[in-house]
Amino acid sequence: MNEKYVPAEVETAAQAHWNALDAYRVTEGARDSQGQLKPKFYACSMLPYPSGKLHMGHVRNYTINDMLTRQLRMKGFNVLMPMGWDAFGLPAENAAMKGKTPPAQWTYSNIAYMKGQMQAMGLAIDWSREVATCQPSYYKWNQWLFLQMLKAGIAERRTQVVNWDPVDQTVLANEQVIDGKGWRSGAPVEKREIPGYYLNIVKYADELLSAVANPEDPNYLSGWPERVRLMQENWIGKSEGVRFAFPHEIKGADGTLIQDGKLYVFTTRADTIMGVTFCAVAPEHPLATHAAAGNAELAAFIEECKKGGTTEAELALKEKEGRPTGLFVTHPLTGAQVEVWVGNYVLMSYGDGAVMGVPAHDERDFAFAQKYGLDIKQVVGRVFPIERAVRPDEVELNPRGDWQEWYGWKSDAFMRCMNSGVLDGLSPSQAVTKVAELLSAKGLGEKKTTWRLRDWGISRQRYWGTPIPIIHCDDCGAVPVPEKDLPVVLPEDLIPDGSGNPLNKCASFLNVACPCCGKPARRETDTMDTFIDSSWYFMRYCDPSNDQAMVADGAKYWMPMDQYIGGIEHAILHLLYARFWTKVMRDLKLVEVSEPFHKLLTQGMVLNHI
Ligand code: ANZ
Ligand code: ZN
Repeated sequence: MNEKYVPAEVETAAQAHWNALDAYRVTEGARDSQGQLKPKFYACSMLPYPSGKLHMGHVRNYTINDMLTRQLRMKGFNVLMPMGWDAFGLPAENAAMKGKTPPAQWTYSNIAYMKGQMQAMGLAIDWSREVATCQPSYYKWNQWLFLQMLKAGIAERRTQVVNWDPVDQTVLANEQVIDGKGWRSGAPVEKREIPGYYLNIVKYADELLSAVANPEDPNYLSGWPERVRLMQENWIGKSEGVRFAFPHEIKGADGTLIQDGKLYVFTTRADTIMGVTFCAVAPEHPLATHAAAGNAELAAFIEECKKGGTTEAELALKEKEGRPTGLFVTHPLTGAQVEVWVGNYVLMSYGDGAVMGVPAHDERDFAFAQKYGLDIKQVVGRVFPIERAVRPDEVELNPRGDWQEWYGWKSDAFMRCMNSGVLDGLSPSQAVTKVAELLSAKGLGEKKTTWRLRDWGISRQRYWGTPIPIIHCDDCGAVPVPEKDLPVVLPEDLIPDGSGNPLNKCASFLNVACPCCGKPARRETDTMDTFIDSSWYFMRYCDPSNDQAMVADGAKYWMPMDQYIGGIEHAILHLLYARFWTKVMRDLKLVEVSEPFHKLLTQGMVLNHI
């Protein structure tokens, strides 16, 4: 034996030996030397983006996977450790623009380089199952499942708001918008509405939530880190409340009542309905648009709100601002006239894009009312939990003082309605039920569950992704590509130049006969969000070369995955989308499992300390 460990000698020799034996290739249903079925174990790392070179984060991830695989093999398990490439996406387009080479070339050469690095590490990978998501044999099944979802009503076409760069004449991804300006042109970005495809993930919200929030659920993910379950729970964001309308007589330019004369709001605090002193609508709300038509100052304010970010996180940091519309709606229980404001803290994409303003009991409304001198009317008071008696020094809130936490309490033990007519003396939850009854008797509202989770918009106005299999015909509209014509192959030789999606200029891709009427038609040029690629690649590893089916017996044998390993940065979106996609595949009878990942290990991020 050598005194010194010389990796180049020892490891090269060992790896050559393993390769000769094809030591890491696994087959379904493998048996031990006694002829007994070995227990299966599927251990997988999140697939890398082929960015150029491996980094230490990759090395750490795959080392954990490798040790687990080797140890379980020694214990007699049939262990699958596969590897693949998350090969579509924006960085390849940016690199292509810089280097004036097609993204495909850059991507494939990075894959070759990184694969060489992984092989030099001697990882126990079954390379016969390698998958690159930019291969037509892979993304064909993205397209096929999309068509099944269209048929099942899980996918549908709707309009979506995108970031538009008026100088580069292109749609920008969120990360290409820096301080409200296009990353290349520096021009202020505009919001535009264009059609796109959505997957109805909200339909699965209850099931997605239950497996992370309810330990009684047979699919409960007890093998996941607590904090990842919690992050998913918060992201799904179930909120139970009341949705109801303030009736009004406001007519639009065409003479008809706007939204049928009903301003709908969603509230979790219907018990405070008697404390409403204003309503606030989002800047994009139809009443805001209507009021702005004759009011230049309001129009300017609305424009200002639309700039900047509109995500919940960005809105939370903004100073609460608003403007009156001069429009009034009717309180559904008291009949009082309530003024409608436009508020920059109201999200168009949540609930109904409008809120009832209860400044006495909502912190944002409190700040808003103080700023603009609106009434603050207290309608719940604090009581002693034991004597159930009102404590005089605390029942009165101070509308001119600072916000106190108890103003917002919804505790049945500590709070009772007051100044609220028929609701007086009720606890908050009793009052919510009573208010829902009163509103429902008038046909103006009912209890409702609202989700923070949004449907998944999958259309990207980008080149380097899975083509959405749709054909646009002047006569027949948006026609799905017939299954027999799949895959719709992405041309691999285009070079983006910054002036939008190069597919829009590629005649050989664009021009096609309509599958319905045969007339000349045009292919959809949007491609799919790359989160789709990573939503099921781990199932494709199980049946990597099946060209008759998306997945088959391999997935029946290996799934669910026993151990998934990856970065915490994927704790929300990737894992949620993969869970959703798996449930859709289950409902389409493609797989038997409801949850893809039995156990999850999220390693920390490896940072570069300077
Ligand atoms: C009146 C009220 C009074 C509210 C009160 C709270 C406290 P979660 O729990 O997140 O679902 N809301 C509803 N739609 C909104 C929108 N589009 N943009 C911004 N805020 C919106 O929060 C529900 C609460 O968020 C709702 O209950 C509503 O304010 C507000 F003392 O209604 B509440
Ligand atoms: Zn047609």
